Amino acid sequence: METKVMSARDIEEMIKTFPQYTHSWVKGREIMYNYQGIWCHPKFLEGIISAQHTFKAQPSDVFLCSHPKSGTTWLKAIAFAIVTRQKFDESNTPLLTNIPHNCIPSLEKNIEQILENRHIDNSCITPIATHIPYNLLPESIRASNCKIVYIYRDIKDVIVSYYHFMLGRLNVPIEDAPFEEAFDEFCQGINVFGPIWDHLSGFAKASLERPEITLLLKYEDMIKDPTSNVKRLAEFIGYPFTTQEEKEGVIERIIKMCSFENLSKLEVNRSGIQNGERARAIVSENRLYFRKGKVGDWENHFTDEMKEKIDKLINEKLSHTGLALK
Ligand code: PAP
Repeated sequence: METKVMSARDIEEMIKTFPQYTHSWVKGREIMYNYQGIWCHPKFLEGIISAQHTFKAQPSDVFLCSHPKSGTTWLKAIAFAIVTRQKFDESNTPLLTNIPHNCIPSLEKNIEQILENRHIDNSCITPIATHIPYNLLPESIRASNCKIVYIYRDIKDVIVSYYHFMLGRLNVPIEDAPFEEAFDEFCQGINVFGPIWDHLSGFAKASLERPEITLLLKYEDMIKDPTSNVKRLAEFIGYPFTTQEEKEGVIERIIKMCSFENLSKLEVNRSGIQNGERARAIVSENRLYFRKGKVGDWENHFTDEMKEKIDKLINEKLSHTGLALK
């Protein structure tokens, strides 16, 4: 990969030369570009390319990775609560007044802020989140022994979540946006950070090759058994709970604090927007990150044919990963 540092202007100009697409079902309101096999908004692409050129992983870094709509917000909240638990509890945590996206920076959205913070305080070890697929992560991350946590989710629920999020963000009334079209495009791999098959395959492969530094978490498992998954996560990222903490119910308190029921009713998550959203010209109101938080909403959207089609695709594209996705 090219290593020369590019200016923001160079990157912007380069992106305009990439293949373009716009979802028909959002009435052409937003262009995505294809870069190294993924579809993305230009603003995020600027961040990805910039991160690829400038970001240097440090040994203590932890990366929270996900395909959009797979549980990112939840994972960020839990990871933040785990690593800051000596400092904060449910009475004073910044999660009470900030969407989790403001508590854990995103590599592609906040690259400038991340680099700036490192410049000021090199020991800063907050986890960093990203939607960048494994193969496109900055070389220094892939070459490091940094811990990577990857959350994934039933693809059918990802599609439904993505559909509603896009409609909300672009103000498209649901009756004007046929779900079938959204479904078909997603199956063709055309969605933000898609194709999802490549995303899942990349991290599944990394976890097979380097299990000691790659943890896969499944959204549905976390819903079913949050305690053991939160424990696993804490151990994996180097913040294990002590026996005393377990006895005192710290894990349960973190789970409750980060639950959909709790976070979704906070004022900041009902009416706020993320830091820096306006400047990026991609405004997603915080409430859009908290829709239902349930497993299986796809059943309210999919026909039998859609289910058959997606299951077939999952088989074709992902059976080699060993991930339980159906
Ligand atoms: P992002 O990748 O754009 O940040 P992400 O957080 O991965 O989005 O996905 C949002 C989904 O997580 C929503 O799912 P839904 O559309 O099916 O409802 C959202 O409701 C769900 N979600 C957000 N917070 C939580 C939480 N605390 N617990 C469980 N699910 C959550």
